[in-house]
Amino acid sequence: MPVKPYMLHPHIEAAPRKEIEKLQLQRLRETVKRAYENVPFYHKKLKEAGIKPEDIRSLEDVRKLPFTYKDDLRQNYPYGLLAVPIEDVVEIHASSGTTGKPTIVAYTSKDLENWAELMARSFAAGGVSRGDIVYIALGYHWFTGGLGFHYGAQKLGALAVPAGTGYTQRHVMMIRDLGATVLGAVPNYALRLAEVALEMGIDPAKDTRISVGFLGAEMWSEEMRKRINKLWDMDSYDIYGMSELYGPGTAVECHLHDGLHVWEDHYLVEVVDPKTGEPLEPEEEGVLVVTPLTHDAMPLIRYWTNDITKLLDTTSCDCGRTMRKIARIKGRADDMLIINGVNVFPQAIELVVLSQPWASPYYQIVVEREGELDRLYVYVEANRKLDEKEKERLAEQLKHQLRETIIVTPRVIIVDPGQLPRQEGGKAKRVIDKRKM
Ligand code: DLL
Repeated sequence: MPVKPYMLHPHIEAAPRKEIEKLQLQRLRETVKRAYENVPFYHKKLKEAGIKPEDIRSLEDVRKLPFTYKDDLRQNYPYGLLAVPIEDVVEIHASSGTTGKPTIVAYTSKDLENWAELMARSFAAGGVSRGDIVYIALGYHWFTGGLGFHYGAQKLGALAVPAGTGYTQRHVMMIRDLGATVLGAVPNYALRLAEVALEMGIDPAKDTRISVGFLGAEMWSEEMRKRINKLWDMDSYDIYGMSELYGPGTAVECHLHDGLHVWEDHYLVEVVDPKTGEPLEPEEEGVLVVTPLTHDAMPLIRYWTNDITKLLDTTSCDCGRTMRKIARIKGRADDMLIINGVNVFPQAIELVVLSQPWASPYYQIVVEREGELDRLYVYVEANRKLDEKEKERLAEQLKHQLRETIIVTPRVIIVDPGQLPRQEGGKAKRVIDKRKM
């Protein structure tokens, strides 16, 4: 299949770096000024840090500014961070967190236009255009996934199907019957939809027209992508975002699938050391910090996403875009498990587990405290029924492979097909840390 470097707005997406940076600086200065003048929280914070908006003279000066954390949003719940009167707000969303106060994010109509533009560009990077039927199997509620995808698809003139989650069998039927060509979902739901389709006697690869997927909202590895692509016979694009940054559409892969382009005319990104907050060099892994440059209702300064990634060491891509790329998100800093003093990211486990030909894409990680020691259990569902001896042999083999990668020795338990819990939409819950319960 010939691949084309689709761009919605080449004059922006492939603009010379100098132009992008000039625009970023102008917008950064405006953002800081608006926050300082209209949001008492930022006025106080900048004053305390001894910074005035005029002090921002170069892009590097962003480093003088204090970080904003999720907790700041909680403390200012619900409307404390607005830079506009509430009458100008036309939509809100909230975090899906289950404990404590939610975090509210707000949008003016200008924000919704920006968001639609970013999502439209993102879809276009995967070749989506008018004539496509975009099946949006993402929550349409407090979660930003559904509406973000919806606005972007419609902006392109494509048909947006507001499917939502749950009712999985019905989705399978509708995807087939409507002739949907693009799937929007969280990766674990793209898997589940395919599994249910096969149970219904519908082969998603052959019996549907889906050829492109836009998947995100949770950590997923390259091995997971391979599995999902094969099941659907589609090309999946990793899409990143968070409610505090409008929602999906902050960064997306191009057709080369080698890092995610950040829409830098709207976002200034840094990667910093999680402990010191000091900026890191390209290719060094740390926490992604984002300053939105066009947020109208709720400007944020140096937002600490807590997501672990790195800036790629290049500003040119064979697709022609000049917008900087970040690596796929490795996970959230608080997803990192510390097991007997060793740091383990679930993504590293997923990569090894899913490289096993006998393994289904369903696995679960459980951590327990046994006496003085932490114990890591990895449950993996086989993709066919195996006898006990075979299970033991394969579990032993996987245990050794995992130990080589993550340094910790897990206990591997192989279970029969269909034994591990499934989700009918929403973010996967694959890690159970009983030490925290
Ligand atoms: O998950 C927005 C979104 C919807 C993105 C649909 C992509 C597709 P939140 O619910 O606020 O917003 O969760 C944001 O999800 O900080 C990451 O930890 C994680 N995340 C989002 N995209 C990716 C991705 C939406 N592509 C949090 N890869 C973020 C890995 C992701 N993690």
